[in-house]
Amino acid sequence: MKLFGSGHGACPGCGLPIAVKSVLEGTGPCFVANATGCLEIISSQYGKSAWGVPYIHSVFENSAAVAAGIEAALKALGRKDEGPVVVFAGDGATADIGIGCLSGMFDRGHDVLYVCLDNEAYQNTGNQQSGLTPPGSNTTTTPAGKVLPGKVKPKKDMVSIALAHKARYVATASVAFPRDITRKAKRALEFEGPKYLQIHSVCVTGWGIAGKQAIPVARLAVETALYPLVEYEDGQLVRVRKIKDRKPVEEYLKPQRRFRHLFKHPKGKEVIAELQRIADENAKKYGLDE
Ligand SMILES: Cc1ncc(C[n+]2csc(CCOP(=O)(O)OP(=O)(O)O)c2C)c(N)n1
Ligand SMILES: [Mg+2]
Repeated sequence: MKLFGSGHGACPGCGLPIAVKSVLEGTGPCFVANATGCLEIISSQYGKSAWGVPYIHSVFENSAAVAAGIEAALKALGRKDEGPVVVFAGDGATADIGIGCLSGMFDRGHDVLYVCLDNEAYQNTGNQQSGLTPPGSNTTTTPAGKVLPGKVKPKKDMVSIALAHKARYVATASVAFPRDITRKAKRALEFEGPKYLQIHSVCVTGWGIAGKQAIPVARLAVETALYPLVEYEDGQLVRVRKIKDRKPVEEYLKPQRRFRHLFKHPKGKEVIAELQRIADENAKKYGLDE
């Protein structure tokens, strides 16, 4: 039986099944806790579950607490060897409503791999902004209008937040590079204690792209340095994905409907310049340019 197989109802081009399959390829059989969100909706319909591993759907905010409970129970029962405990949770579940439970899980030192599926908004409920929505993005709660050019605030730095909790392994990945996701999931499990993996996961409806553009657009996020792929072990930066001929951020923004207004809005130029500044800063901070 596949660990995550057919039978799910994701949109063609959705990044979530790619992310989940790639993680499970690295972890092997495991215990999964999944926060409410798109992944749960597409994979756990009654009679059509796509999961070939023990799976618990938690509520929106408490997947880290549920996973902590599973891990504590396995320890108490002497069943730790039956497999690792893995959380899958959206960016809203992780960076906003579930951040308290996640902080507690990190703090108590549970042996859990927490995977944030970052599609950069509350996509299950129709593209509302989350703490991980990037600046300039048009969402239903940050609509681009006469005054504001989409979201104004920056993307929350969850990598730094995880590092500040002394999570043992902290990394980012992208659905454009599935083998890298698998390697990172496997590597994460070599560390006992809390681990955080954040995967940039394209959403065709929320971002306003066709299915066939999904992977090229996801790749551009990495190639512009807007989504740097980095890896920390016990607080030390150990690896980054280098970029050859870094592309300007416009190349990533242009194909997506959520950023379309930036090319017409009076404040659009300013936002694009700010996004380019963020990309340049990422490239400098992590030494991304080859
Ligand atoms: C306490 C609570 N508030 C709101 C909701 C409605 N709700 C369900 S899923 C969701 C958005 C999920 O966003 P995210 O975590 O980013 O996952 P995605 O669907 O984008 O993968 C919301 C707002 C809920 N289920 N529970
Ligand atoms: Mg989301």
